[in-house]
Amino acid sequence: MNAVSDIGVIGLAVMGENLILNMESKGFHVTAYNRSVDKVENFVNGRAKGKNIYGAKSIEDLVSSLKAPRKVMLMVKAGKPVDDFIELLIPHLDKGDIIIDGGNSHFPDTERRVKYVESKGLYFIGTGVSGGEEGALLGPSIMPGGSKEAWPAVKPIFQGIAAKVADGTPCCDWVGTGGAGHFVKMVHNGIEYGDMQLINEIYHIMKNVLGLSADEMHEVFKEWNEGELDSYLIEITRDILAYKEADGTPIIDRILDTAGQKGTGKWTGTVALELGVPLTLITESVFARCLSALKDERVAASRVLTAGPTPAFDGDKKAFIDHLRDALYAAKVISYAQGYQMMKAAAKEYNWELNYGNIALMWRGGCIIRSRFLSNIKEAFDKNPDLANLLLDPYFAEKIQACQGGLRQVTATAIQNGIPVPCLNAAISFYDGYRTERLPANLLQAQRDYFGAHTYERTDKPRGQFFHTNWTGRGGDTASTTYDV
Ligand code: NBP
Repeated sequence: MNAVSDIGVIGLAVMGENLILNMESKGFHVTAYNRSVDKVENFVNGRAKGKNIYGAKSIEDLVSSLKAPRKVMLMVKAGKPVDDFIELLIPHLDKGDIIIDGGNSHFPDTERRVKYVESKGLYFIGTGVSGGEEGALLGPSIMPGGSKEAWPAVKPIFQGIAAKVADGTPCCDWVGTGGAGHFVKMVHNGIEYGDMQLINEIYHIMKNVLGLSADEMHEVFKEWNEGELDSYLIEITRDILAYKEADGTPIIDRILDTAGQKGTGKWTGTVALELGVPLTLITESVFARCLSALKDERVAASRVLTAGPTPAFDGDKKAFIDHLRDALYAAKVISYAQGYQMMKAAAKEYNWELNYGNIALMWRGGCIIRSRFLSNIKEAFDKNPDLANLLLDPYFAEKIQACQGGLRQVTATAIQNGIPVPCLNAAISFYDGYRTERLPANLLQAQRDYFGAHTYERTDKPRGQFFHTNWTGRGGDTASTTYDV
């Protein structure tokens, strides 16, 4: 086989097939391969027929069809399949060749793989790819990280196939070394969980407190999508609410209320706890899915725990819908502020030089969280790359101050009406916690010192000096080791 292809892609499921077709449509020659080789045959004789796509019959065949430096992209199930393919590829590749993992791998795996593949004289790129089936075909958001030396060879292909914003800038740029690309993709997915749960809470209030019909809610989301909330997730919510079954009734009312998940939201919450970052909103959104999955238990509990308010509303619906809009906007800003706070903490921990403005740009198009307001986030970090928190940027500080009243009003109304709003609640609690000069952690420190001699710092002494009180008169003066978690 002559070396004719610019890149090889392994994995002919929904993402792999569509990425290959996207690459080919941008002028690249692609070799396709899959563990079950019959899928290669089906693909080259089906969707790939007549295109510059070569179907490889084996790993050797795949490798020999590639131009140097060879680039092989894995679009397979995350986990062991990625390690297995790396082992299969290594003996056939030469110094300077590049293995790319475009699946949803967990970033510590990517950190490990970068080191391992580099130790073999090769390069490894771990990249987030977002946008689902349609994004893969028409232009996804791509977040690559790993061996920086490999980026110039991969850049034309990735930036060629990525989504573009209005001025033509691709939603793809180098993220950083090691597992930085997959880390940023993980945070993207966590933010996606949070955005979705917030929309769900707003929908729940509209339906159960305001008593709006699916058609009425469709109209509200349609209007919101023309303003500051303009985003892919608001757009699909608008369309879902309008979708009718054959009998003319809204399909949404017949969909079972138990949510699935594939684990990237859980990773985001777990990593936040490990890094000590208050990523409350995204973590609550993961728990909300877990609670929804307890369907049978909830049905049983609904017959026992009958005490609680019956939702009712006798105020100005139109004014309250404006509060809902403000609440959604404010909570979304807070969620992104938390997500960026987590990326900053990770950059410090893992020595990554993350460009926060560019990350917002990468998410501006092609991916599930694409939205108008990501442009404002890009502007905020472009103006001040060292911004401690998005909420402190002058634009967002003004916005959040204008919208926090709505968030407060909506959260309080939901609680009074017995509607669960874990993410709206997390948002307003974080906002209030973050802007509070003196939190009640003084009492917490006293409690810790009381039972465990964990010591405390004093308001009237310099930071870094620790004190212990013999609270009961029975303890000694010995203090426990001071440490931070
Ligand atoms: P899947 O995640 O369903 O993976 C299917 C591919 O993995 C097939 O090529 C399959 O080969 C291969 N595979 C499996 Br399954 N087990 C294997 C094993 N033990 N050894 C070798 N190969 C194995 O496909 P996808 O939905 O296209 O996703 C591909 C990657 O992209 C995943 O990591 C996914 O998380 C990520 N992703 C998906 C989306 C999405 O919207 N679907 C979006 C963004 C990222 P076979 O044909 O021989 O079984």
